[in-house]
Amino acid sequence: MGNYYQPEIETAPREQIIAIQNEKLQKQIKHVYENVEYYRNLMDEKGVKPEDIKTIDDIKKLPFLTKADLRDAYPYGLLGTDLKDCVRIQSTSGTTGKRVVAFYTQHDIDLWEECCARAIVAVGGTNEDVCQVCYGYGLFTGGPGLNGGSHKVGCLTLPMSSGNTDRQIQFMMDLGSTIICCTPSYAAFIGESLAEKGYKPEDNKLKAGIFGAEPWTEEMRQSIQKSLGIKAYDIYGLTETSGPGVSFECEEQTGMHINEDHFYAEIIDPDTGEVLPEGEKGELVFTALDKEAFPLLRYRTRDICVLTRKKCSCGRTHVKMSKPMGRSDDMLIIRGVNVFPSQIETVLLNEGYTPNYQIIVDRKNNTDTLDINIELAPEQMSDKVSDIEAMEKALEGAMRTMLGIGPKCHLVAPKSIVRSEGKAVRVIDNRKLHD
Ligand code: DLL
Repeated sequence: MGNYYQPEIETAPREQIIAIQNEKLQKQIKHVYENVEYYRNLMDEKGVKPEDIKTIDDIKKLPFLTKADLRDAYPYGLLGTDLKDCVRIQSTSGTTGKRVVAFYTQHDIDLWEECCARAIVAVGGTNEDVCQVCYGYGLFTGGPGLNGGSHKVGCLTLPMSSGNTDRQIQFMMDLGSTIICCTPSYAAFIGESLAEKGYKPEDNKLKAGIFGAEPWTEEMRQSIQKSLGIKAYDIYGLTETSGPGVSFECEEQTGMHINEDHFYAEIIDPDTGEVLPEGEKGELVFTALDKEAFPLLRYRTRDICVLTRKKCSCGRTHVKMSKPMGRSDDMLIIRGVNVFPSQIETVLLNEGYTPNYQIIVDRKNNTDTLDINIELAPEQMSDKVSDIEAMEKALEGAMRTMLGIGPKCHLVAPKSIVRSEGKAVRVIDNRKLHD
């Protein structure tokens, strides 16, 4: 018998899952059509009515939703319920114009936490575990999501949030944490810090880690497993679909089971929007089947991956997604924060700089680094190093306000950034994030 939180759903036969999806989809379409004017307009434009959607296969008839729609409809335009019925908002890790604000009713919170509870039980979590949650708490969904899941499982929950690594290690050792939840890069950093303090992997009581919110490789998994002496599991999600827990890895560690009773997944060709057959690589699209307050239908995640229904040894029957293999837009995830190059360009132009810049992302000692080279206009040149340094500092401050993370800015001489003959190469990502 495997580790399940809700075996009757997680191991349900295919026909039963499809029956659940059919029923929920019909209800959800009605709910959205009646309550979300923005999406009703999209459906009307496409000439689709709720009664045209009878089974999950009919989902293809529905229009897609994109991040641009979320921006258009910001903040309340996609609300499916009265505000008085909402109890929480969460938001994406990026900031400013690109921020996504998601709303939750109590039902939505319960559903989300249930998904996270499934993820914790899948890695062997029980009410005897001490679960250290070091994802960020606050607007970011990582901390609140795993915190809620951990409560549902009955673990002793340590709501640490991220950062303050000395304190993380002290609590981990003193309270005997057995499960750790954080970004994979922070897990790697904690592993290094433990070694620096003279701890060996067997000195801690950790058995499993639940890591996500950013891309990470199999090599990184092996290295974290070694440094912390644990099994490292992947977890996926996005603010738009509640947060972490849309899918999670089981003991097989070969991809993440999607909670198909709550989220219907499709893979599409990002250029044509055509639905691709199982096993083909493309953009992941989610329909939330029973979310009330923020009920996105056919939402394009921009994450590129593959789905498989191959039988899993854990007994779960829910479809598995591969690790995301890239994005169909230009979003970067740097230290767990979503960053768009356009945000950087906006700051440069606002601050009176040229749009000739290059963004260099790297990973040093398991931590992402962000460097931005910016060309000065001839009249901005100065012989005084202190002038240039002051300008760089001011720019770094403006970037930090916009992005939520601090880059290193380097002002360089006019015409020193290589011009491209085709599309400008704005981003150089030296991290080897995808297998
Ligand atoms: O990162 C939610 C989350 C929190 C997931 C904690 C897992 C753990 P956002 O800030 O909205 O939400 O960013 C969502 O992050 O579209 C992916 O591109 C990326 N992402 C999330 N999980 C993974 C993962 C949270 N396991 C965006 N592997 C998504 C690779 C991931 N990328």
